[in-house]
Amino acid sequence: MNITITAFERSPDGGKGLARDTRVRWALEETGQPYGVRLVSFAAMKEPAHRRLHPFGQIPTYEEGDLVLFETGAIVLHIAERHAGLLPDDAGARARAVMWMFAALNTVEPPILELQTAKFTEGDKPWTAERLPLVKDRIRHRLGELSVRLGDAEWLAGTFSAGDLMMVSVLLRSRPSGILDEFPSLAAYVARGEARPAYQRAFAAQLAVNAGPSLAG
Ligand code: GTB
Repeated sequence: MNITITAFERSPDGGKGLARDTRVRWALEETGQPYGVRLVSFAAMKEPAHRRLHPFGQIPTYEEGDLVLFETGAIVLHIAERHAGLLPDDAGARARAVMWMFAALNTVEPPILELQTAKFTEGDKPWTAERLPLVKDRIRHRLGELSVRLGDAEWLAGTFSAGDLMMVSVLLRSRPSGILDEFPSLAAYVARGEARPAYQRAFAAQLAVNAGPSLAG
């Protein structure tokens, strides 16, 4: 069955791989699934045709025959359940890998996203200068806890899994602020993820679309 995902026609990050189609591309590459990409503009994302796929008018989406999915957690889990390579066979180990996917999306990503909002959406507000340090400290708190749990391990739960794919993808968004590098073990963990051939293919594919000066500043 042919797989088609959607991605930004032009990502504001100029190809740093931070838009969420990269994590879906990575999952497809890890599991060896060929896929096509339909690029959409910001305006097209809000049109009825795209909203039929994604009620919130966002990317990425995932189409496979009659199946249409949105939300990267659901998409990556679907790919991981259908194809070998991202979830262990043992039921307990599988549950732990899924747990780390949820931890990445529900516990680690929110404070990182809050910083994006504070900087880019609310950056001109008079209270931003006071708020930013608090938001950054909330990220530090969470990354500190994660680095304690990771310890000296290579991956979060045994062998590389969809949990690591999601956690590395989320942590990458804390790198531009400099906060990721305050946690050398997490920075090394992210580097191990980035070194995987499947990640490199996913990154190169999005870069081919988005290369150029950043629009995000
Ligand atoms: N929870 C959803 C998921 O995981 O799929 C979130 C999807 C989402 O936020 N999509 C963003 C989007 O479509 C793109 S990835 N935004 C357009 C809109 O809402 O109108 C977020 C993103 C955007 C830009 C950068 N960047 O430039 O660095 C990084 C990440």
